[in-house]
Amino acid sequence: MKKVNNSRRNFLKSSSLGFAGASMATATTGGITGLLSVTANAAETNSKTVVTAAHWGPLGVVVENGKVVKSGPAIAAPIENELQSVVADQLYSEARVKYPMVRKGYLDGNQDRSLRGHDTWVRISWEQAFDLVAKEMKRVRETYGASGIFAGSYGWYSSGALHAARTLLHRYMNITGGFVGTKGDYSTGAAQVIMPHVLGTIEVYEQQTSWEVILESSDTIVLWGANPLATMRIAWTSTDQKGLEYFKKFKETGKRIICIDPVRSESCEYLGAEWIPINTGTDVPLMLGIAHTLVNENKHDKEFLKNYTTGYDKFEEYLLGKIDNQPKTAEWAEKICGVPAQTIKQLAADFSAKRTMLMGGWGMQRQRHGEQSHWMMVTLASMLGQIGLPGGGFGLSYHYSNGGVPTARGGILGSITANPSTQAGAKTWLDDVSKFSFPLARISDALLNPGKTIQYNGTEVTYPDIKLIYWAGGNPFVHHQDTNTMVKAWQKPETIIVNEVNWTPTARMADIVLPATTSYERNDLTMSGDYSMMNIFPMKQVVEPQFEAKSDYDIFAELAKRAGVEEQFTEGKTEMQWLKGFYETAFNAARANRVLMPKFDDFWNENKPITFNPTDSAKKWVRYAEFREDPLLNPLGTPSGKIEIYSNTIAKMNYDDCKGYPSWMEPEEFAGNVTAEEPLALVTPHPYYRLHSQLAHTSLREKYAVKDREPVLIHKDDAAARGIANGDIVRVFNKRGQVLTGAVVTDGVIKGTVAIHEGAWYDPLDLGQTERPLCKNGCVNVLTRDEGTSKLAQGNSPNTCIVQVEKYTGEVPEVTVFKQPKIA
Ligand SMILES: Nc1nc2c(c(=O)[nH]1)N[C@H]1C(S)=C(S)[C@@H](COP(=O)(O)OP(=O)(O)OC[C@H]3O[C@@H](n4cnc5c(=O)[nH]c(N)nc54)[C@H](O)[C@@H]3O)O[C@H]1N2
Ligand SMILES: Nc1nc2c(c(=O)[nH]1)N[C@H]1C(S)=C(S)[C@@H](COP(=O)(O)OP(=O)(O)OC[C@H]3O[C@@H](n4cnc5c(=O)[nH]c(N)nc54)[C@H](O)[C@@H]3O)O[C@H]1N2
Ligand SMILES: [Mo]
Repeated sequence: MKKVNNSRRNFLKSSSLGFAGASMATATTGGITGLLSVTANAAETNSKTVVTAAHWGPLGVVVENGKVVKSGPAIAAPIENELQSVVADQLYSEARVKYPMVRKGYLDGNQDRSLRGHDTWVRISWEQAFDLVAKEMKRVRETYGASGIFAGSYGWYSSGALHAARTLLHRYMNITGGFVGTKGDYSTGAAQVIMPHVLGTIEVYEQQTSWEVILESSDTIVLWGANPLATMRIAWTSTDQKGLEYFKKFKETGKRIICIDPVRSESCEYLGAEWIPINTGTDVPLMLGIAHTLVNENKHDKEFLKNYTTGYDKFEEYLLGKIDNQPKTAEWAEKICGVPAQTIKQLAADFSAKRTMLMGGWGMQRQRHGEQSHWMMVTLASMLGQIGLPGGGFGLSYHYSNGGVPTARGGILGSITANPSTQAGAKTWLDDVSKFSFPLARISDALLNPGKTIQYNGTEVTYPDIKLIYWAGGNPFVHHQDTNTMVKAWQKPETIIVNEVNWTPTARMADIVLPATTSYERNDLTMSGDYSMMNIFPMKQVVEPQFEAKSDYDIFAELAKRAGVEEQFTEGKTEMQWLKGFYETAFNAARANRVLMPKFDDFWNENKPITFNPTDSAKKWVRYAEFREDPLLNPLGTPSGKIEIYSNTIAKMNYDDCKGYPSWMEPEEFAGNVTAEEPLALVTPHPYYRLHSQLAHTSLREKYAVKDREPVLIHKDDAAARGIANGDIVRVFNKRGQVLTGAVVTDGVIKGTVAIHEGAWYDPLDLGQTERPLCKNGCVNVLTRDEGTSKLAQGNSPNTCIVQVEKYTGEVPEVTVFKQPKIA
């Protein structure tokens, strides 16, 4: 999957950031705060503090008499991160899968696959479980080949260079004969396909202009559909926690911060920013309105457009209404996006007069025609002419994984790979995988329509006929759109196997569930800060595996053994040998960079993070500065070498839902297109107190749940019109489904729109008995649309959705998804 063009590229980048001739530096260890003092009376309580890490940062975990009693930051966080406090909850949760389990109907040979999700479970031994899975894998492989086995297995699992669930699954699948994989991800499904056409890079996972430069040179930062205070509590590896420190510093300078968002987000509140409420999915009209004003007032940067972009003239014809008789004026935009024309004109004046960094988030591209928002943002930034100048232009990753925190000089850990090195030279199965793989958000469509052909980025993709699904480290029954369609799609394969820590909705929908360890029950290593590569965190095993849980590594090693390829999987290495090898890679790279790291054994015994420091040139780095300096010597990777405001490549694809230039196309469902039955728009941001569905089962739930349901943010006027009071249980529904949520009545969401965060566990009341069962817990994807962003990217589009809300007067069912399922 992702994230971030790290390892090689960042390494090369950082090694080119001018430390030739620099003297040998020493990486520092330490930085542990607070928690260590808890160990003062260690001897009496048999207590110790173990350093580990998770997506949510470096952790100190206090263990007393073999049990975790407390956890917190191993390096002080600039803003409290409660996600770090629930290690014990994760380990000892009521929701854990304790033993290998098989669905009763499956075990009995009952062919009724609609029993999935409400059948009873039978405990089996690991020996039986391995036999069952190995035998079934062999059967499906022999009967249908690689195209019958889906192991796309999208998901965020846990941090770690070795225990990466999805990579381990792919490794096992690759050495046993291949599998059906997926293209893209949910995060930036639209942007990562359009941006290469426009800028020559995927852009969304690239290092940003340094925060040091922003602090010095930007007059204004615009959080354009971005909520870093929430989304930077985590990172793909582990957060270095520095991004939020910089946001905090920027706030302290007193400079201007603007939030353009349907929701007055946590960031908006914390940073004391100006909130410009906007209808979901209407950023393109707003940007067009600003662009039109710039042209009208002759404030667009014609020199920049001429030297660094191509196709602006064609776009301008559209902007001025020469193509469709509709000039995209501020007044026109106001009617669609809900931002007053006067504000739009003022933004045009302010952006062009002051050094402005447009920090674009990704929620605005997780919707129909999602390709257009970032394309239009790059176009607007081009018209403002500040791209490549210190503190100006646009940035698509300031809200994610600490983008903009200067890249450190040090070494980068090795990690487990999906293709074993022992395979070098041998036939790899990658060709087969790419032949069968499809854009991942089309999963339900693919399961329901084997053999169907769809358009994708100028190519055709034909769905394979999937007979078996193996998922490890993801939660599709929470993350994928239109759950009720997915329930049907999920009944097509003959067998579904899931490795899981908890009885998630996805585990409940499987036939065979293998209990996986948390990252606190095994040893690992991770980098931090996906762009800064600032730290190496030891991830030390904190406690023994609970119940009968095994690591994904051990599970797949055993399955590989049964397939006769154990040696290829393990390369004969133990857990600690792998980690030592990954560390050596970093050690050697650091040495080449003239940075001295401790020897592995010393590092491991010391139980402390390693910190690398950025070079001065990394601190001063400005994205696109080289291109600006000399666009001929440093062209972009686009066909023209310039920013493509008009793309011939895309125009030639002839798609009706993605033209050759950025444009506004009305989505099927949005605030401007509501119906009497579904009069409200819905937006589905990422949650502050979870990572998607992760940690939903911990005590953090008490901080946000309303009457034990997922909250829905509803504007006070919309609530009043429906007789809804703060704290009421309400039913949110549309033609696709219905969920129970708890009302949060507020003026912090734009009128006419409700917000439900993604990630609540799907908890159907009467699955199997009705077409659209009520989700008792409020999983928002029960309501969302399952349709590609366009033929170009086929990304997911949950933020294109309309609903109705009513006060719930029926008997309130108990939420049961965090307890053990029915066990025979
Ligand atoms: N409506 C709507 N839907 C969305 C989004 C949205 O904005 N709106 N956002 C989308 C985005 S961007 C994303 S990335 C997806 C996220 O979707 P996912 O990545 O699927 O979400 P997670 O909750 O992180 O799921 C990870 C699962 O891995 C399990 N796990 C953790 N560690 C391990 C391990 O070591 N081994 C195994 N076997 N399992 C482990 C956890 O228990 C959890 O169930 O959701 C998407 N869905
Ligand atoms: N705490 C926490 N952090 C996370 C995650 C998490 O689940 N929890 N998930 C991680 C992952 S996998 C990803 S991909 C990133 C997600 O990062 P993003 O995709 O940027 O996050 P979102 O919350 O979907 O959207 C950011 C903001 O955009 C707003 N928004 C939504 N639609 C629109 C729109 O049409 N126009 C405008 N102007 N604003 C809009 C939302 O209200 C929200 O405030 O975050 C990562 N960080
Ligand atoms: Mo994501």
